[in-house]
Amino acid sequence: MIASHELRRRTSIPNPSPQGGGGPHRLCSNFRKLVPKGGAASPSLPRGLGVGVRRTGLRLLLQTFLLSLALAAPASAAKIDGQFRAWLQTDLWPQAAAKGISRKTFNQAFDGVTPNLNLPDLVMPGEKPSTPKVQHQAEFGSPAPYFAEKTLAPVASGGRARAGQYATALAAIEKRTGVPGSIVLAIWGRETGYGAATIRYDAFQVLGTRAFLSGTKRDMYRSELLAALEIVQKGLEPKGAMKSSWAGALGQPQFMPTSFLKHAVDFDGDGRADIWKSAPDIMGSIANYLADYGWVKGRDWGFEVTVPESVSCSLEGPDRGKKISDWAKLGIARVNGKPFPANEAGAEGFLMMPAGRHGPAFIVTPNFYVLKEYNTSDLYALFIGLSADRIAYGDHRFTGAWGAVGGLYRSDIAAMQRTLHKKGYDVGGADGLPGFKTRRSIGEWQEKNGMAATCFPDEKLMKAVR
Ligand SMILES: [Ca+2]
Repeated sequence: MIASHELRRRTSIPNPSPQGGGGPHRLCSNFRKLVPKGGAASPSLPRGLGVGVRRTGLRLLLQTFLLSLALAAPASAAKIDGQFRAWLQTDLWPQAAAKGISRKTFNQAFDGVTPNLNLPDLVMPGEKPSTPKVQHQAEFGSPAPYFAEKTLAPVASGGRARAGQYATALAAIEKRTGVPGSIVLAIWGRETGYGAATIRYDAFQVLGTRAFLSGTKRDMYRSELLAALEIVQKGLEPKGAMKSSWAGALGQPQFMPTSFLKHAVDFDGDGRADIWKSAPDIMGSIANYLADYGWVKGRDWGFEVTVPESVSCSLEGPDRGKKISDWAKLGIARVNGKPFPANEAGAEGFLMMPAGRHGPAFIVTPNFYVLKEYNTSDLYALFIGLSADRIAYGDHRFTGAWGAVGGLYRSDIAAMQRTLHKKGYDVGGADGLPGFKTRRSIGEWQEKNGMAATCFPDEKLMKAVR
């Protein structure tokens, strides 16, 4: 998908990235988000480590909370409807017209559309943007459920079936973009279950609501909304295709509208980039997206490794790369006992430990960070890498076990981040998510204070950091 960041993937949505990294490009939604348990799509919490690891109980709580708000204020909902209509005509329409959108296209797009006040992260007129309390206090969970076999298995088996079915197209796509078919398939499967997911929201309602009522991302959603109008104005979508995820992502690869305009390609040669119905176009567009973000042809995404105690977990991060052969000299080895491939050994790699010392460790390549342009979460990129390996080489799981991490409140982690920041550590922003900058700063603080570095927050640590 190219779209979201929490939603991010393919829209450059400035996301409070756990990485503190550059803009992902889309708001992405994934298959689980699109089709949550019970079959009804629902808003999900922000992504990051632990995002995507949603708890049913928490979601229920959130939904109940939102529902109670909606029920409590029917009158104000009607008032907001009126304000929305006025905003469409006096604010959005002039800009759309200047971009060549016709009155007819504009009116049809918003015919009968009212704001969806159940979307997360909205700020009502007259209110100040703030982090919702529910979200603010949300726990981040253990990464383990993110890699549940029931989630991984259909992506891998569906991918293997399509690797045969679309072998010719995938070979041509790899030749043109350098992106292996297994990676393309893993993303397609993860995003929409190879098209099986029901995409039920109206893109103009989602994007219109967010452009009108989002707190800090109004401008981004406004650009996406104008891009969605442009798609319709130019007749680039099949009739009735402007359905989206709750984040506004379109089609089987879940591209945000701006990403569709920039990165979607026609691969079956009929003259249209059809990310809704054409498998070659869907696969070609995913590959083209990654190629546009710098996929390095011929390199892997990464390798699960063992990291000896003598190597500090604080060496993690895309800005602390070393030649992979130099990592190997420090004692880092692949878990399968094989040496790193010759073409990788001489190239740059990065230590990646998403749960610090409490989970599997990886040496990743620059392509890992290209995957994060699709969705900024480390766990998402790992899910894609593992799924691609399963599609190509058969089912397996990570060797390292995820420890009992998680269960902490994001607000508590954010407080610890602020304390570390005051002490001069770079935590990449106090967002309550333990991204690599926070992880390695924890490790450095632990080492400075005579402790063994774990590079991950836990309750004892959060009390100790003062
Ligand atoms: Ca086509």
